[in-house]
Amino acid sequence: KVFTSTLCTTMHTPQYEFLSGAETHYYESPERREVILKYLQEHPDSFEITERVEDFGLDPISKVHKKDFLQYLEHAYEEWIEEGGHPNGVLPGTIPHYKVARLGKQKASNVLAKSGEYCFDMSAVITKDTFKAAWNAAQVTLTATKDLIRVAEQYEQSIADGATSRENPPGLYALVRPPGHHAQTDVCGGYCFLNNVAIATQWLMDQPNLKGKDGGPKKIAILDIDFHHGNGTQEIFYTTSNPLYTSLHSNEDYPYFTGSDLEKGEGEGLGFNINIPLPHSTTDDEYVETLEKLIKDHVLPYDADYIIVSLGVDTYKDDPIAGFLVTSDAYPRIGNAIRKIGLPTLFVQEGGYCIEKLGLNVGGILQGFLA
Ligand code: SP5
Ligand code: ZN
Repeated sequence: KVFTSTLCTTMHTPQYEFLSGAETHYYESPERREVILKYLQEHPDSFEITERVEDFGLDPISKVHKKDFLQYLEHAYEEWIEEGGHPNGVLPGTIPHYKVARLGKQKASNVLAKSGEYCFDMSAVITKDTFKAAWNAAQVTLTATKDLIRVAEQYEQSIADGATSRENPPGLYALVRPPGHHAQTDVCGGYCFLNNVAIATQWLMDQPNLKGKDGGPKKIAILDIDFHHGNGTQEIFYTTSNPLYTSLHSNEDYPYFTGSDLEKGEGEGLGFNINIPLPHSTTDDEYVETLEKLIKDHVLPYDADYIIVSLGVDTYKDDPIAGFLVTSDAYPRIGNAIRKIGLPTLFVQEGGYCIEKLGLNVGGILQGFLA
């Protein structure tokens, strides 16, 4: 079952970004959703699509993101325009650098300062309706998450009834934009503003009536298969043992300063953050084998109740901003490897920018999960 909303196409449409110093079109475009949706609609036997969105309000969002950051996102554009900023949207001109002396002694007062304080790069343009778009993406993801609870209970019941086996886990997909995995508690970046996966994960753990096997909250394993390291999700859950965060990503690309395998978590979270950086020479077999090993060594032993996948297909060989050698043949294999975990799974859309193959590649993962 696929959860999406027309607002993911109509809202948040920056005209350009900067890549390697050049002004280019905004790669994280509304067209991305359109081509994925088109593929899913062309395969009605595999996918049932719903635009039903429940509003869970601010509460689950503010469990993950800081109030001042949310206030900033909501009002940044109007202040930006008042200050004479370009109508394309807010982009930082000055980003606080850890080497700058006496950093943090001076409070960010206006939008020009805040644009650097609350953003770590130049690929998260805040337009007039960006906050509403990110809010909508979070609500679509939460709507799918609520359904995950329901289908997981059905799955357990049909196993108890002997009607199915643990090899047939239910899967749901949130087709959303803007994406989320680069967004930290109070910093946006990398096309991401609100961390959809983190918000969904925290909401699941906060459900009082939802108990895990040990009587505590349900356990969640996050599998981040976007080409880029999910620095946001890592930061948000770095000091906690639930969820388990695992990521396969490039060892030589954006966001550059996070994603090392030495980042293992801290305090209670030590051992519950697993980064597997891979070289740009990574092929289908290498990618799938590494994923299978990650699942065997880390995901299965964790004994989670749910899997949440940060689904990026910028691992594709012709992705315009990435660099692996992975072909379209790999995606059904990736989906199948995730299915074999045997747990109820929520897929949430992250990156993937090769418009021509985006539908096929995302659809390939989802169909591989179903098959
Ligand atoms: C959600 C997501 O996929 N965000 C990625 C944002 C990346 N933005 C900066 C990309 C810089 C790419 N540099 C070109 C390297 C070509 N190999
Ligand atoms: Zn990415």
